[in-house]
Amino acid sequence: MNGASRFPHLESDSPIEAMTDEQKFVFDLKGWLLVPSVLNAAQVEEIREFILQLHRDRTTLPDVDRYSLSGPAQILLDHPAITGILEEILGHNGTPDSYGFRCENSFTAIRHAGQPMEQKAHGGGNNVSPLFSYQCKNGSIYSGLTRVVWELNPVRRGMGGTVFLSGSHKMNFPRPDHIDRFHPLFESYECPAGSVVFFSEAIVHSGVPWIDPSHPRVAVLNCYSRIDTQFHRLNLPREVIEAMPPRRRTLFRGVWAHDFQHNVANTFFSPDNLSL
Ligand SMILES: O=C(O)CCC(=O)C(=O)O
Repeated sequence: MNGASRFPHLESDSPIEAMTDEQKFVFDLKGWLLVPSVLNAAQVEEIREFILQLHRDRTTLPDVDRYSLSGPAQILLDHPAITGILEEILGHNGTPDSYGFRCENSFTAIRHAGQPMEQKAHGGGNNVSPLFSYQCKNGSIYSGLTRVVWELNPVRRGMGGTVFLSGSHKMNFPRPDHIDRFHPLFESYECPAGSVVFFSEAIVHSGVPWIDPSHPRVAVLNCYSRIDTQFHRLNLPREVIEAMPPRRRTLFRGVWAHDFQHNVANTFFSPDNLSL
């Protein structure tokens, strides 16, 4: 698939990994899932340096590489360790030439020890927008808006990874105000650099201050949705998408499922089929 990649040395040739029964159990139970040690050292190093350069001065990078879902970081978008899971929780629509889900937003978190990080826990519950709503029916997960966090430096427990109120993607009662991000009900993770965390945007979650003095947090947080729903406006120049390999471009196609006038399903990217 990667013949047209501009970063062939970073693309992963491993087969797509299907979501395991254990991963389904954990994601359904908690609303988030850690898959440790996905990237190799060379991938971590080049992508981390790119993200730091983006942060320092994006104008030093080629025009099509000034986004956290472009340049070498684009290999994260459809890494084979995540596409099987996203297909399971957002898709069931993939074809050999297109993914069964879309990417609609990306941001980075670069945090140093001691840097303030004010945020309140947010999200949570199935009474929010249906776009965020988590469901599991007849053995299938319908995750709604889903965030995929790539940690490009090691994360030590309690030192600044994203925190989650596990299970709150299915909560039914209002969360008391004092149950906020430092409450013992919140959980987090520890992981080596190159690990990935999936979470339903329906879960109560928050960023927290980074307190590990040995290195900053360097993370890329990409957001995915179904092919027929959109929450974020993408605001990505078409040239950035067109600089990607063909199947990767389908992550940025227009938001619809079927065109009955022309009798085609939404399985392709084209200049007049891209999301806004
Ligand atoms: O910054 C983080 O660790 C959490 C990100 C977050 O809050 C979000 O995706 O809404």
